[in-house]
Amino acid sequence: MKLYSYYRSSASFRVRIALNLKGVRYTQIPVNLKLGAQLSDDYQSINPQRLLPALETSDGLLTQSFAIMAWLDEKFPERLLVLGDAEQRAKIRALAAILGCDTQPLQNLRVLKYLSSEIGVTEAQRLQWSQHWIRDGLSAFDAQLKEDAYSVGKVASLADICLIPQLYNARRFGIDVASEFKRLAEIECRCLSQEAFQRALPEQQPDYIPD
Ligand SMILES: N[C@@H](CCC(=O)N[C@@H](CS)C(=O)NCC(=O)O)C(=O)O
Repeated sequence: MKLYSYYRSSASFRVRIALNLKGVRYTQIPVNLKLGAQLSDDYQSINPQRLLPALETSDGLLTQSFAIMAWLDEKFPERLLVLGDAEQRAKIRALAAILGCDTQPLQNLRVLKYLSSEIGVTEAQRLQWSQHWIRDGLSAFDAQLKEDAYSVGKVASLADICLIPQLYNARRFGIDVASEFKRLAEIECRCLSQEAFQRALPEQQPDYIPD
């Protein structure tokens, strides 16, 4: 499989974790978001929405990280990302949606660019915006956790796959995760003790560029 990805893209990061957890081999085609490569005609012919990730599979080209991860669960059910009984699966999906639907999109590059170029907000206001919505999402996620080893249950799930990239993003935007979200940082440690999560980290990617 071929994954169109960018080391720092949290939606790509989710799919990398999912592929690694399932033991699926893939190669990466880097699309440099900082240079605007997602806006090129070439990439637009792959994903008309001009967003990462996209996954080239035997079933064709797939887009949207949640659709890709649902497809992976259907194709490779030995290691499910949404697992347990119906109640647990609903819980996993709800936590994943807090971050994937209600938090990350608000700090997406195109949203931040629009705030600056079209609305005229300053750099400081942009940071305030990002920090506000990240804290809001992570607090809601945190408030719904039980005393489980992972976000839901004893095994890493779709909820953790969304959490780890969001914590990476939180730090990029200057949030002190260890002190503000202690419980989330503990779950992160547990996830990052697994190779599947480690290999998906931005700094492990072929296109990684140190800040
Ligand atoms: N809902 C989409 C979100 C995808 C997304 O936001 N991708 C970002 C990177 S994490 C992107 O490509 N941004 C490019 C831009 O904003 O121009 C998914 O889950 O795949």
